Amino acid sequence: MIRKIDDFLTNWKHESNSTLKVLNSLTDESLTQKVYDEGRTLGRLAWHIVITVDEMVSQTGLQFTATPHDAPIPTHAKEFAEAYKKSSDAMVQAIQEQWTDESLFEKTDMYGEQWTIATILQILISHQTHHRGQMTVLMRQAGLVVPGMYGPSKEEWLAFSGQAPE
Ligand code: NI
Repeated sequence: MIRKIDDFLTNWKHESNSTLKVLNSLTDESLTQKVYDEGRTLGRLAWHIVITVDEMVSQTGLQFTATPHDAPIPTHAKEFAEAYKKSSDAMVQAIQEQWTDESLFEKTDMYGEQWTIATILQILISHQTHHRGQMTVLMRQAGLVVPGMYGPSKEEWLAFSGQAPE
């Protein structure tokens, strides 16, 4: 539960670092990886995470410059992490400058419902975690090494212990 700006910023620091680790693991070739024919590609999923910062947080009235929600999907892997970092850094700076803890309880119209800003920030994190999890499946299928997020990944565990995790 987010009650103070610092609650969010501390959590976001960890979450955005995890997202950057995942985005930095992408390769140009892996961007077209799919699980099934009609499924979203790895590149499309990754870009969805990047542009959601603008798509969700701009609706709160926060003034910041993020990669726009309708920006086209890049073809080069390195552009994903760069765009995400710029958007995330701009959002964090704007929150520090424009909001107080009280701002978190202001309500905004979101998808036809009234959400507090605290709820929007919570959903921003959960939504990102959800799609990052989907990405890691596609990354393994694309033969990429998956970075650890809440603990070591299989590859990190193996490198550390010499054994596969149970
Ligand atoms: Ni989504």
